[in-house]
Amino acid sequence: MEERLLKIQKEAEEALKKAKTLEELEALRVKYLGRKGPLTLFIQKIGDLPREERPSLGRLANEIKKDLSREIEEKRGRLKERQALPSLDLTLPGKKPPLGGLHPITQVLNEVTGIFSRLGFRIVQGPEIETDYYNFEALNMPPGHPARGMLDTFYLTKNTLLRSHTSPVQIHVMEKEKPPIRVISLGKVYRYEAVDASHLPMFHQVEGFMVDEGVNFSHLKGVLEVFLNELFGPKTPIRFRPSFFPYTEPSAEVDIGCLICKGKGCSVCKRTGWLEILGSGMIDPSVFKAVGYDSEKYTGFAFGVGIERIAMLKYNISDMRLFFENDLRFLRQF
Ligand code: 2U9
Repeated sequence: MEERLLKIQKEAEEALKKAKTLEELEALRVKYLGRKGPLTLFIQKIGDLPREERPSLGRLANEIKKDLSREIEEKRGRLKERQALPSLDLTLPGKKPPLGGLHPITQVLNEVTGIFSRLGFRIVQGPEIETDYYNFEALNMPPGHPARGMLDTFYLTKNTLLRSHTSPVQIHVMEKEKPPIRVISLGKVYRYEAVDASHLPMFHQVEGFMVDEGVNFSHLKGVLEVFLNELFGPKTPIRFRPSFFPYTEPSAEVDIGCLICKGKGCSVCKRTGWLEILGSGMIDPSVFKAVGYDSEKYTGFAFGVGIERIAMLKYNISDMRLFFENDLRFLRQF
């Protein structure tokens, strides 16, 4: 008899688990706990059982009835709660959040510094506010030097200024460390310019330098050739033109074959077939003197490149101002 009762309980609980709606649940309640349900009938007929079994079986039947009715009420509560929720269609397509991206200047900066990292250069940054000494004097441009006028500097006080190139970073590095050194400096630089399609009062520079015993111009050529071939593709035509910078001697500007007309001559390369891409040279001994290096023992090369100019050539953009207008229609293209 006891087994029969437990079997009814098990069957009812299995059915209860499967019930998905309030209607199914009510049908279950009627089936198992209603007037004609197996438990009610069992209790009604308990008098037919042997006297000694009646109390325990009666208690069991009542307990099962009580438990089942509690479980049914709990499930009713949960089903009602679920019905009250707003309907949710899980098959609807999701909403795509707009994805941000790196600014084109950041992308070019990353690419350029990535190439030099692979060549063994360490990336160093420095302050954007500098003193006259680090921006000019230590770089072989004493007061009254004509090259100071060329740079058109933003002075903050008589002695402090917004750096006009990232070269002061290299001076700080050399003051702290002894050769061998291979360092890339990068960041924003500031010049007092009339704004037009190719001039802004702020732009980004990457400069590199290497100092050791026996460093010569062929090392400079090798490093820059690898850099330009990585950046603009293998077999990019490259030429070195003699030039002048106060902090390098000898100095050279570096051109690549025009990317637009492939050297035939067009308006971008002003019919020359060449595009000026960077400046470079062997570090002037007077710079070594300023940082206390023995220029008889050590030699070094240095170079500088404007990131906006590279980005303009790489992406064929004719106006530098576009980079800083934050027009999403422009920026989303990169
Ligand atoms: C030290 C010594 C020498 C860095 C150099 C250039 C030539 C150069 C320009 C490229 C485009 C600046 O952004 S730009 O306008 N740079 O032509 N830069 S050599 O020479 C150094 C730097 C640091 C201590």
